[in-house]
Amino acid sequence: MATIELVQGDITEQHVDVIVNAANSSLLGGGGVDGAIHRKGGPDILAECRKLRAGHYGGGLKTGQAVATTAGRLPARWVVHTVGPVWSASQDRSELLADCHRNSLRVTAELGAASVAFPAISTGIYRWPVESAAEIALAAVRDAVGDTPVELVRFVLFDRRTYEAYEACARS
Ligand code: AR6
Repeated sequence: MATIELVQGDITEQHVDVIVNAANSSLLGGGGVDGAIHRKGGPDILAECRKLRAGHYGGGLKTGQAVATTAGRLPARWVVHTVGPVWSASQDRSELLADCHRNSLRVTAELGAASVAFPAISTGIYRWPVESAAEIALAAVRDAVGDTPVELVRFVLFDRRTYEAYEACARS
């Protein structure tokens, strides 16, 4: 059975096989965790993203999908880029947020990787309320991880408030 754990910290420092990036559809970088991953991982990650854009992902990566690149200088081996939905008060986009987690796990399994770290996708610049995101993310991972050989899923929550929201959700 896979272990699902929560830590407060910086995802760029995680010694796991895969770290998930809360990217945008351009795959060409941005702010938040995306900015941190490209900054610390160096230019190899962006070079691979550009190749993806020149090939199969010419139209960009759709919301909820996931794709892998090298992790450059980061301690992880791969970065799996996924695009979270922007929060909408008028439209239920929960399945898209769940898709990010399911598809990132699937890509992790396809890489033959055993461990993966997730940030709190969509809860920053995309404004998804953190309690709701925690519920969707944890449920999606719990449901999907058993169908993969992935052994460790670590949620790496950057700030105390986000960590506590995920922790409260995991306990309930
Ligand atoms: N490690 C772990 N979590 C982090 C780190 C880090 N180093 N840095 C920030 N976070 P966000 P989104 C947290 O905004 O809402 C980018 O411009 C952050 O505190 O990174 O999915 C992309 O290119 C928050 O809890 O991602 C997209 O355009 C969480 O990561 C857009 O932002 C997610 O916040 C995606 O927005």
